[in-house]
Amino acid sequence: MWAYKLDYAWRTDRGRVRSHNEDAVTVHADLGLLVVADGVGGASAGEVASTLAADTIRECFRRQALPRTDSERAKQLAAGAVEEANRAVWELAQSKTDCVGMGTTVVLGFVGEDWLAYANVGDSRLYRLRDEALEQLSHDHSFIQEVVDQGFFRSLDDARRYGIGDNILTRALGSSAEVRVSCGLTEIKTGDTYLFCTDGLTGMVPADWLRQILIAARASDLGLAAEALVRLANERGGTDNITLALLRVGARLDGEGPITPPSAG
Ligand SMILES: [Mn+2]
Repeated sequence: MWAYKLDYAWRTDRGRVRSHNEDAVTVHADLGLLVVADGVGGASAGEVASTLAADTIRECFRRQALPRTDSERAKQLAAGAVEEANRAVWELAQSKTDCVGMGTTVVLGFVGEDWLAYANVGDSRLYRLRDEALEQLSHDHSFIQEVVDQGFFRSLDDARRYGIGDNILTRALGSSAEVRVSCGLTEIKTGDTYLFCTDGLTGMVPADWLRQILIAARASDLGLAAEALVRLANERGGTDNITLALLRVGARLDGEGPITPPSAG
């Protein structure tokens, strides 16, 4: 089914300041699915939104015959699952008074034979560590990213120096009946580590530190790496909920021979 040995780990933490954890994470090794979401809304509506999004996406993948070899179809499925999650959050926000105005970001990954399809809305991110380089694969839907994309600033750091904050989203699930989803595909390779996370991690821990921890973690247990990242975000302030999921690509399972075809269903 998968050409590589895959390891998964995930953590979610309230952080040191917030009274609730409005993030959600769902990881299903049997599906090859990882989802991280960061909800916003009054009372407990943020939690409702992020959990509903993660559950809707999981169910969407559960009820399909999953494409393990057709990466283009997988990418469409990933985008479709996010659109379905948007409708679910939007409809609940319309119909339940406690849920008015709720929304959530989401980033998801779906592993096929030797590739990863991913999709996101908002500023929850996907990074890939390959060799010594950490690269952000997802594209943030935030005001600060937009001013950089439009050429007003050379980098997010430049925009921050000018006083532009990180916290204004330009897209989220639940704010309208339709949403535009960013999605992509990458081949996976032995030694890669993929990090899906909310801004409670990336807002506290600089990317180069993430890179160094993920490099150091190659030789150790993936759960310990997940814990180290949460601990570091808390030590650096923990001002937001911290959520992450890790996927590590191990040895190729098929040697030089043909890949075992996936079983039916
Ligand atoms: Mn957050």
